[in-house]
Amino acid sequence: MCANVLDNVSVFDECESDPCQNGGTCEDGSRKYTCTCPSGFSGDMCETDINECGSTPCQNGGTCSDLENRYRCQCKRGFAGMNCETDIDDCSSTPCMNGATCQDATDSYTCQCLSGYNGTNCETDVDECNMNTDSCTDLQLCINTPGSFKCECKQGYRMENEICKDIDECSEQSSGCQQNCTNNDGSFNCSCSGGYNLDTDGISCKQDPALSELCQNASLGCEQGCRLKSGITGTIRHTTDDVECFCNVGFRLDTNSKDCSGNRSVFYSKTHFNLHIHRTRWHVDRADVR
Ligand SMILES: [Ca+2]
Ligand SMILES: [Ca+2]
Ligand SMILES: [Ca+2]
Ligand SMILES: [Ca+2]
Repeated sequence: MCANVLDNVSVFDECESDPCQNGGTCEDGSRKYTCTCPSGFSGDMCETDINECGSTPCQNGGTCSDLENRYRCQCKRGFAGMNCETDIDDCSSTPCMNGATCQDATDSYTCQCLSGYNGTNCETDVDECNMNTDSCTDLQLCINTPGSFKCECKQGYRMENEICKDIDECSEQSSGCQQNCTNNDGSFNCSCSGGYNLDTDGISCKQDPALSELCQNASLGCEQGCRLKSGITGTIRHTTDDVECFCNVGFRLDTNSKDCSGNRSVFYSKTHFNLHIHRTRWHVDRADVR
């Protein structure tokens, strides 16, 4: 009897009721069973899903989801990687412009602009002229440039030793004045000899008709022009003794008191080249007619 009972016990299969959960493998023993659990499960009957998030593997604020034998991290914006361990390089698309330095931050970046630029991406040129942050003097015009500005001398001035100085248009013979030139700061004035009036162009001189007649009667044979002698004004009731020959700007009256000589090469090299030639010819023609 006893032997039979013992036999019955020893042959009873404890695994028959399939006690191991979650795919655990059951091993029958004497009055017991042993579960061998698959990875990710524990407990006598493999009933416990091991929490792989228990070790808080997700970094930088990532959210951990426990799964079978593994976990998944949901990363915060700006981070990547299995454990959200990587701060994404937000500078990798080189968003900063015009030579700016990019500094990576969390899900963002900052640009350190070179002087002369601003804006989030340093995309905007600073208009120093408009903002009055330029260093141009009163004699200079401010010209805005990308990233900077430049100062150029105003009309009538020229840079000399980094200072804008008045151009002496008279001594440089660039004024275009037909007869007399007076330099002033930033410009010049043309004037005419006696018997001539300044024309509407402000540089050429028109002979008064009365003087024209007087000069013809005087028959001086002037190469370039005939005028009232200095100190004599007006054009009426003068005698032929009141007129003399004179030469245009750039020429000098010869000792014969009628011909003109001058350094034509210098004269013609000036900016009002065409104007001068034109006026000179005009006068020469007039002289020839006389
Ligand atoms: Ca798990
Ligand atoms: Ca970043
Ligand atoms: Ca600028
Ligand atoms: Ca001047």
